[in-house]
Amino acid sequence: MGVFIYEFNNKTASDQDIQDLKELIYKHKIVVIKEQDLSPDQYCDFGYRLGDIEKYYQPMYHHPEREEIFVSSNVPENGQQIGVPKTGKFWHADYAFMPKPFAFSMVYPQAIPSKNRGTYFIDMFKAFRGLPDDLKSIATESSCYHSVRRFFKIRPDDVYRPISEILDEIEQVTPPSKHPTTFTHPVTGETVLYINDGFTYRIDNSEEEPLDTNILQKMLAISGQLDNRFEHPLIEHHEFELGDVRIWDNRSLVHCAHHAANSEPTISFRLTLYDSYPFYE
Ligand code: 7UC
Ligand code: FE
Repeated sequence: MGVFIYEFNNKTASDQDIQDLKELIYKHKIVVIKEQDLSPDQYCDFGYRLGDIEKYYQPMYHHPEREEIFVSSNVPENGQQIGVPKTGKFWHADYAFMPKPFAFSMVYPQAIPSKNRGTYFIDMFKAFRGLPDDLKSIATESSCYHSVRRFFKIRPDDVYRPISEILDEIEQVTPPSKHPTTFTHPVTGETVLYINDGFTYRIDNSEEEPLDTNILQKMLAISGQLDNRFEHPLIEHHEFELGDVRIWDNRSLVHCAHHAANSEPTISFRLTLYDSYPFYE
Protein backbone atom coordinates (compact mmCIF):
# COMPACT_ATOMS: atom_id res chain seq x y z
CA MET A 1 0.00 0.00 0.00
CA GLY A 2 0.92 3.64 -0.21
CA VAL A 3 2.50 6.27 -2.38
CA PHE A 4 5.42 8.65 -1.89
CA ILE A 5 5.05 12.33 -2.69
CA TYR A 6 8.12 14.45 -3.47
CA GLU A 7 8.49 18.22 -3.73
CA PHE A 8 5.33 19.02 -1.81
CA ASN A 9 5.26 22.38 -0.08
CA ASN A 10 2.19 23.31 1.93
CA LYS A 11 3.01 27.01 1.58
CA THR A 12 2.71 26.91 -2.20
CA ALA A 13 0.18 24.06 -2.56
CA SER A 14 -3.12 25.13 -4.11
CA ASP A 15 -6.50 24.05 -2.79
CA GLN A 16 -6.67 21.68 -5.75
CA ASP A 17 -3.32 20.15 -4.67
CA ILE A 18 -4.77 19.55 -1.21
CA GLN A 19 -7.87 17.99 -2.77
CA ASP A 20 -5.66 15.74 -4.90
CA LEU A 21 -3.67 14.76 -1.82
CA LYS A 22 -6.85 13.73 0.03
CA GLU A 23 -7.93 11.63 -2.92
CA LEU A 24 -4.56 9.87 -2.85
CA ILE A 25 -5.03 9.06 0.85
CA TYR A 26 -8.42 7.43 0.19
CA LYS A 27 -7.17 5.62 -2.88
CA HIS A 28 -3.80 4.33 -1.62
CA LYS A 29 -4.63 4.38 2.13
CA ILE A 30 -1.10 5.55 3.02
CA VAL A 31 0.68 8.61 1.68
CA VAL A 32 4.23 9.54 2.67
CA ILE A 33 5.25 13.10 1.95
CA LYS A 34 9.04 13.22 1.74
CA GLU A 35 11.63 15.79 2.80
CA GLN A 36 9.43 17.95 5.00
CA ASP A 37 10.97 20.45 7.40
CA LEU A 38 8.13 21.87 9.49
CA SER A 39 7.96 23.69 12.81
CA PRO A 40 5.10 22.64 15.12
CA ASP A 41 3.10 25.64 13.85
CA GLN A 42 3.77 24.81 10.19
CA TYR A 43 2.86 21.17 10.80
CA CYS A 44 -0.47 22.23 12.33
CA ASP A 45 -1.08 24.70 9.46
CA PHE A 46 -0.69 21.80 7.07
CA GLY A 47 -3.01 19.59 9.15
CA TYR A 48 -5.75 22.22 9.19
CA ARG A 49 -5.74 22.30 5.38
CA LEU A 50 -6.50 18.57 5.28
CA GLY A 51 -9.28 18.51 7.85
CA ASP A 52 -10.42 19.46 11.32
CA ILE A 53 -7.69 18.63 13.82
CA GLU A 54 -8.94 17.13 17.07
CA LYS A 55 -6.62 17.27 20.07
CA TYR A 56 -6.14 14.13 22.15
CA TYR A 57 -8.51 13.88 25.11
CA GLN A 58 -5.64 13.50 27.63
CA PRO A 59 -3.38 16.56 28.12
CA MET A 60 -0.39 14.41 29.13
CA TYR A 61 0.15 13.67 25.41
CA HIS A 62 0.03 17.30 24.24
CA HIS A 63 2.96 19.18 22.72
CA PRO A 64 3.89 22.04 25.09
CA GLU A 65 3.41 24.66 22.36
CA ARG A 66 0.64 23.14 20.24
CA GLU A 67 -1.93 21.09 22.11
CA GLU A 68 -3.17 19.63 18.80
CA ILE A 69 0.07 17.64 18.51
CA PHE A 70 0.12 14.24 20.24
CA VAL A 71 3.71 13.54 21.25
CA SER A 72 5.12 10.04 21.43
CA SER A 73 8.56 10.39 23.00
CA ASN A 74 11.02 8.62 25.25
CA VAL A 75 13.32 11.66 25.40
CA PRO A 76 13.04 13.93 28.43
CA GLU A 77 13.63 17.62 27.72
CA ASN A 78 15.38 19.48 30.56
CA GLY A 79 14.62 16.55 32.81
CA GLN A 80 10.92 16.72 31.96
CA GLN A 81 8.95 14.05 30.17
CA ILE A 82 7.23 15.45 27.07
CA GLY A 83 4.33 13.38 25.75
CA VAL A 84 4.23 9.64 26.43
CA PRO A 85 6.79 6.92 25.58
CA LYS A 86 6.00 3.79 23.53
CA THR A 87 2.50 4.69 22.43
CA GLY A 88 0.34 2.55 20.20
CA LYS A 89 2.32 -0.67 20.53
CA PHE A 90 -0.73 -2.87 19.90
CA TRP A 91 -3.12 -3.32 16.96
CA HIS A 92 -5.67 -0.53 16.87
CA ALA A 93 -7.42 2.15 14.87
CA ASP A 94 -7.03 5.59 16.44
CA TYR A 95 -9.98 6.59 18.66
CA ALA A 96 -11.95 3.40 17.90
CA PHE A 97 -12.96 3.56 21.58
CA MET A 98 -14.59 6.97 21.05
CA PRO A 99 -18.03 7.67 19.53
CA LYS A 100 -16.53 9.46 16.50
CA PRO A 101 -13.11 8.19 15.41
CA PHE A 102 -10.85 10.16 13.05
CA ALA A 103 -10.71 9.98 9.27
CA PHE A 104 -6.96 10.59 8.95
CA SER A 105 -3.96 10.09 11.19
CA MET A 106 -0.63 11.72 10.41
CA VAL A 107 2.75 11.03 11.95
CA TYR A 108 5.86 13.18 11.60
CA PRO A 109 8.89 11.55 13.26
CA GLN A 110 11.36 13.91 14.94
CA ALA A 111 13.94 11.35 16.13
CA ILE A 112 14.31 7.85 14.78
CA PRO A 113 16.34 4.98 16.27
CA SER A 114 19.04 3.42 14.11
CA LYS A 115 16.84 0.44 13.25
CA ASN A 116 13.50 -1.21 13.96
CA ARG A 117 11.38 1.86 13.92
CA GLY A 118 8.28 1.91 11.82
CA THR A 119 4.63 0.98 11.84
CA TYR A 120 2.79 -2.19 10.90
CA PHE A 121 -0.44 -1.80 8.95
CA ILE A 122 -3.31 -4.08 7.93
CA ASP A 123 -6.00 -3.16 5.40
CA MET A 124 -9.25 -4.24 7.05
CA PHE A 125 -11.09 -4.22 3.72
CA LYS A 126 -8.77 -7.04 2.60
CA ALA A 127 -9.37 -8.71 5.97
CA PHE A 128 -13.13 -8.58 5.40
CA ARG A 129 -12.73 -10.07 1.92
CA GLY A 130 -10.75 -12.94 3.45
CA LEU A 131 -13.47 -14.01 5.89
CA PRO A 132 -15.33 -17.25 5.17
CA ASP A 133 -19.01 -16.72 4.27
CA ASP A 134 -20.41 -17.59 7.70
CA LEU A 135 -18.15 -15.02 9.43
CA LYS A 136 -18.86 -12.48 6.68
CA SER A 137 -22.57 -12.68 7.37
CA ILE A 138 -22.04 -12.39 11.15
CA ALA A 139 -19.71 -9.44 10.55
CA THR A 140 -22.28 -7.56 8.47
CA GLU A 141 -25.09 -8.06 10.99
CA SER A 142 -23.35 -7.42 14.31
CA SER A 143 -21.84 -4.63 16.37
CA CYS A 144 -18.75 -4.44 18.53
CA TYR A 145 -17.77 -2.64 21.71
CA HIS A 146 -14.41 -0.91 21.98
CA SER A 147 -12.64 0.36 25.10
CA VAL A 148 -9.29 2.01 25.81
CA ARG A 149 -9.07 0.28 29.19
CA ARG A 150 -6.40 -2.29 28.28
CA PHE A 151 -4.02 0.36 26.96
CA PHE A 152 -4.80 3.35 29.13
CA LYS A 153 -1.43 4.69 30.34
CA ILE A 154 -0.91 5.33 34.02
CA ARG A 155 -0.12 9.04 34.49
CA PRO A 156 2.45 10.46 36.90
CA ASP A 157 -0.42 11.75 39.06
CA ASP A 158 -1.89 8.24 39.29
CA VAL A 159 0.89 7.07 41.58
CA TYR A 160 -0.56 5.89 44.92
CA ARG A 161 -4.14 5.98 43.60
CA PRO A 162 -6.07 2.74 44.08
CA ILE A 163 -6.28 0.88 40.77
CA SER A 164 -10.06 0.52 41.21
CA GLU A 165 -10.44 4.29 41.26
CA ILE A 166 -8.40 4.64 38.07
CA LEU A 167 -10.44 1.88 36.39
CA ASP A 168 -13.69 3.58 37.41
CA GLU A 169 -12.43 6.87 36.03
CA ILE A 170 -11.59 5.25 32.68
CA GLU A 171 -15.18 3.94 32.41
CA GLN A 172 -16.54 7.38 33.34
CA VAL A 173 -14.39 9.47 31.00
CA THR A 174 -14.26 7.01 28.11
CA PRO A 175 -17.22 4.64 28.32
CA PRO A 176 -16.98 1.89 25.69
CA SER A 177 -18.14 2.86 22.19
CA LYS A 178 -20.30 0.64 20.03
CA HIS A 179 -19.71 0.55 16.27
CA PRO A 180 -20.99 -1.74 13.54
CA THR A 181 -18.59 -4.67 12.99
CA THR A 182 -18.45 -3.64 9.32
CA PHE A 183 -19.35 -0.41 7.57
CA THR A 184 -19.16 0.98 4.07
CA HIS A 185 -16.31 3.43 3.62
CA PRO A 186 -17.97 6.73 2.67
CA VAL A 187 -15.44 7.46 -0.10
CA THR A 188 -14.11 4.16 -1.42
CA GLY A 189 -17.34 2.21 -0.96
CA GLU A 190 -15.34 -0.72 0.43
CA THR A 191 -16.67 -2.83 3.30
CA VAL A 192 -14.34 -2.36 6.25
CA LEU A 193 -14.07 -4.93 9.05
CA TYR A 194 -13.86 -2.54 11.99
CA ILE A 195 -12.32 -4.59 14.80
CA ASN A 196 -8.95 -4.39 16.49
CA ASP A 197 -7.10 -6.46 19.03
CA GLY A 198 -6.27 -3.52 21.32
CA PHE A 199 -9.73 -2.07 21.95
CA THR A 200 -12.47 -4.44 20.68
CA TYR A 201 -13.73 -6.74 23.44
CA ARG A 202 -17.35 -7.65 22.73
CA ILE A 203 -19.49 -8.57 19.73
CA ASP A 204 -23.29 -8.44 19.75
CA ASN A 205 -25.83 -9.77 17.26
CA SER A 206 -28.49 -7.47 15.80
CA GLU A 207 -30.69 -8.14 18.86
CA GLU A 208 -27.93 -6.76 21.09
CA GLU A 209 -27.20 -10.20 22.54
CA PRO A 210 -23.51 -10.91 23.13
CA LEU A 211 -22.01 -13.52 20.81
CA ASP A 212 -19.19 -15.90 21.73
CA THR A 213 -15.99 -13.82 21.80
CA ASN A 214 -14.25 -16.69 19.96
CA ILE A 215 -15.98 -15.30 16.87
CA LEU A 216 -14.16 -12.04 17.41
CA GLN A 217 -10.88 -13.89 17.96
CA LYS A 218 -11.37 -15.85 14.71
CA MET A 219 -11.96 -12.65 12.75
CA LEU A 220 -8.93 -11.00 14.36
CA ALA A 221 -6.80 -14.04 13.52
CA ILE A 222 -7.91 -14.02 9.87
CA SER A 223 -7.08 -10.31 9.67
CA GLY A 224 -3.51 -11.03 10.86
CA GLN A 225 -3.76 -9.12 14.14
CA LEU A 226 -2.96 -12.14 16.33
CA ASP A 227 0.29 -13.02 14.55
CA ASN A 228 2.98 -12.20 17.12
CA ARG A 229 5.69 -12.74 14.52
CA PHE A 230 4.16 -10.15 12.16
CA GLU A 231 4.50 -12.58 9.25
CA HIS A 232 0.83 -12.77 8.24
CA PRO A 233 0.40 -11.91 4.52
CA LEU A 234 -1.89 -8.94 5.29
CA ILE A 235 0.72 -7.27 7.54
CA GLU A 236 2.85 -4.56 5.95
CA HIS A 237 5.79 -2.93 7.71
CA HIS A 238 6.45 0.69 6.79
CA GLU A 239 9.73 2.22 7.90
CA PHE A 240 10.26 5.86 8.75
CA GLU A 241 12.83 8.26 7.41
CA LEU A 242 13.44 11.70 8.89
CA GLY A 243 11.47 14.28 6.92
CA ASP A 244 8.57 11.90 6.25
CA VAL A 245 5.04 13.00 7.01
CA ARG A 246 2.91 9.85 6.85
CA ILE A 247 -0.85 10.20 6.50
CA TRP A 248 -3.22 7.23 6.47
CA ASP A 249 -6.87 6.34 6.20
CA ASN A 250 -7.90 5.56 9.77
CA ARG A 251 -11.21 4.03 8.64
CA SER A 252 -9.63 1.30 6.53
CA LEU A 253 -6.40 0.48 8.34
CA VAL A 254 -5.39 -0.84 11.71
CA HIS A 255 -1.82 -0.15 12.80
CA CYS A 256 0.65 -1.23 15.43
CA ALA A 257 3.70 0.82 16.37
CA HIS A 258 7.04 -0.92 16.07
CA HIS A 259 9.28 0.37 18.84
CA ALA A 260 12.91 -0.64 19.10
CA ALA A 261 13.68 -2.95 22.02
CA ASN A 262 16.44 -0.64 23.25
CA SER A 263 15.83 2.90 24.47
CA GLU A 264 17.37 4.86 21.62
CA PRO A 265 15.74 8.30 21.33
CA THR A 266 12.41 8.12 19.51
CA ILE A 267 10.08 11.07 19.05
CA SER A 268 7.10 11.50 16.77
CA PHE A 269 4.39 14.12 16.39
CA ARG A 270 0.88 12.94 15.55
CA LEU A 271 -2.12 14.87 14.26
CA THR A 272 -5.58 13.38 13.94
CA LEU A 273 -8.18 14.81 11.60
CA TYR A 274 -11.83 14.64 10.71
CA ASP A 275 -12.79 14.93 7.06
CA SER A 276 -16.14 16.15 5.71
CA TYR A 277 -17.81 12.70 5.80
CA PRO A 278 -19.41 10.87 8.71
CA PHE A 279 -17.07 8.12 9.94
CA TYR A 280 -19.69 5.68 8.64
CA GLU A 281 -23.33 6.07 7.53
O1 7UC B 1 -0.63 5.70 24.63
C1 7UC B 1 -1.25 5.19 23.68
O2 7UC B 1 -0.90 4.10 23.19
C2 7UC B 1 -2.42 5.94 23.12
C3 7UC B 1 -3.60 5.04 22.80
C4 7UC B 1 -4.24 4.49 24.06
N1 7UC B 1 -4.64 5.73 22.03
C5 7UC B 1 -4.36 6.17 20.71
C6 7UC B 1 -5.59 6.58 19.95
O3 7UC B 1 -5.65 7.70 19.47
O4 7UC B 1 -6.49 5.77 19.79
FE1 FE C 1 -2.28 4.90 16.71
